[in-house]
Amino acid sequence: MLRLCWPRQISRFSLANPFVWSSRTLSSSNVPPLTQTSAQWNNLTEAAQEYVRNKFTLCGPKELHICDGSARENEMLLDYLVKRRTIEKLTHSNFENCYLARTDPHDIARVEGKTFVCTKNKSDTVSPVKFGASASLGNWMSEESMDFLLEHKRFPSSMDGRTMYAIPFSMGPVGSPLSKIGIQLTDSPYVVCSMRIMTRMGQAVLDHMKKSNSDFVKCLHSLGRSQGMLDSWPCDPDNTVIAHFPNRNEICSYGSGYGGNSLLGKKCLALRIASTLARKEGWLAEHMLILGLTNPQGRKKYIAAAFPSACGKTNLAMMRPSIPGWKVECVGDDIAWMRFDSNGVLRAINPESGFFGVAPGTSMKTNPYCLNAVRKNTIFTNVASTNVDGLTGIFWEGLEDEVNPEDENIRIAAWNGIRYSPNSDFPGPAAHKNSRFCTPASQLEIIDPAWEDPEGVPIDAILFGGRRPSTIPLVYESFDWTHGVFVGASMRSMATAASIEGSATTRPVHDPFAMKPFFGYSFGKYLHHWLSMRDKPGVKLPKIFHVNWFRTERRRHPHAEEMKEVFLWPGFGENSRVLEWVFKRTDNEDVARSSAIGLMPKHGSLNVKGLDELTADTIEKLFMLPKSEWQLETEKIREFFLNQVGDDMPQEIWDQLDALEQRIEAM
Ligand code: OXD
Ligand code: MN
Repeated sequence: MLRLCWPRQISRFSLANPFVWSSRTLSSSNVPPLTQTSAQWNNLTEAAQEYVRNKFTLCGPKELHICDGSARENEMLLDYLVKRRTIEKLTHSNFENCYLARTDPHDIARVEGKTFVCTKNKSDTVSPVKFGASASLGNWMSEESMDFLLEHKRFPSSMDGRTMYAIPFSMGPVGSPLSKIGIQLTDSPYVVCSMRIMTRMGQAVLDHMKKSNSDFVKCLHSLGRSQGMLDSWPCDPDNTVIAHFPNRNEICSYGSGYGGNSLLGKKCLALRIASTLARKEGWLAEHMLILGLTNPQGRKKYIAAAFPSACGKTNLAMMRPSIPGWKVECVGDDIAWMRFDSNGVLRAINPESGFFGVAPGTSMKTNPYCLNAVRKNTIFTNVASTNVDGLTGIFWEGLEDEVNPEDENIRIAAWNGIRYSPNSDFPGPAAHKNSRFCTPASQLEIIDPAWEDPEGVPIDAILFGGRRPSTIPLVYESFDWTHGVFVGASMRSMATAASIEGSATTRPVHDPFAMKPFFGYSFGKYLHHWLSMRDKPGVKLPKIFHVNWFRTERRRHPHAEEMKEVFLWPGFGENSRVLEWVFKRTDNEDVARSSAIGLMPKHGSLNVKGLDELTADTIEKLFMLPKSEWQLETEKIREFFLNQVGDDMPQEIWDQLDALEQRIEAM
């Protein structure tokens, strides 16, 4: 039954009492015009004050607000965003304190082509690309050229008439030795509210910075001089640029409000900048989920897994296992920071504090825990909205069992505001393929008890994976660490809508370590760094696996003439069967047999009890290694390595490729 649920009354947002100075009259001793008392200004360390003052002068906002992260501040900002129609409150009784944002139709995903890493020498950022090939593992621009572009063309007056918000935030628990501090300046209140979910932000971070005089990553973000289509979503898509300066721990993002481009703690800091810090400091910053897996006897292991964007990391991290007695708990769904401790154990933290997940496909069947978590305190972006008796709810493809789009009492507005029904002229999808939920991690019923442990959780296994309709078996284990690094380096996957560029590609793309869009330095050096982990004294190296839930075959639809691609493996909760095999292998159980590509489950060792529809024939197909497909695979890998890595490639990785080719020839 639907029940009315009105928003609580909250105070009107007011940007009261700006001081009299304008940004043009600021001098180094001045405090910028504040929305608060100057006590808040004095809360910043001197280095932070200097950074804020410089960027305030550059961007020319009307005033400054230093975020304390309080509930009251958040309510004021949400209220302001509702008035500006950037977001709409969900009034359906299923939701509590939830909002829907609709972006400009040109600002819907990460923009890999406009994302740069800026260093002195190009070779620090990208490996030498073969003559005639274009670099696919990152874009470089010199620091000088980018500085000129940003300081003269993009940021001057970019915040004209807006408030600049200063967000002090911590990636990782505040004060943990593994955490990193950032200060993000932004003119987007949507970004402030989202950063409050995705990071630990506000007063506690300011206090910590003051106490320890800690250094911080400088993060500047502006929506830019709006050229967009909507007043409610200013942006400058043609001039968007996202720049990283690893040598001075600085990020500048201009022109986009979409999360992957604007929540600078996430991809920009926690992956691109952090990967360069990790290399210097001897650890790993990776595009990986982290989950805890407990067996029926109560023994627990932790697994980290790297899949490209929108390939099911969130679903795996929050899985409800179908096999009796097994339990999965979630530490993180997107990013892992890992380092070997003094006992040689690889320990991982999730630097984030929220989930910014892809909404379509999430349902009670595929990810019930997540669906429950997003009912409160969540900002949805670009999903469709429903209207039932004047109450607003949400819809996306995959939710048909929860919300019936055929029901005439439900009016659906697609992500772009167009009226949608399955039989209307607008073909959909109703929700944008890259639409998102942004929800606090603490709300997840199965959040791991150790998810905020400053020491991190011990990692027993690392999985690589991607969307591969053919060639790649359900699961295999690498022979050793070096082979595992090669497996990560060779990853390919069907592209997804998580980036503007991805939505146009229909063939598998090389996405090594699922880091293609997120490397902060050259891939060749990254491989050397991964290999060097092996040489640390006394380390207990986790086992490395590759998984593929997405193998398909063409089958005739039972009630129709046409042929359809169907998945061979049921996926979701059934993936626990693969995790069970991985668990056994981390105990060195004798359940593996050698193959040309690695160790595969011994016949009968994958638990398929109760999976009655899975015939012996299908199981065989899930593990088939067609020789011609693998010959093509190794050709593609070689071409990619030659084109994109060249002389930067560690010899051991070439040796791995040679050995794989020989094993395949002998098959
Ligand atoms: C993400 C991505 O948002 O990988 O996590 O694009
Ligand atoms: Mn991701």
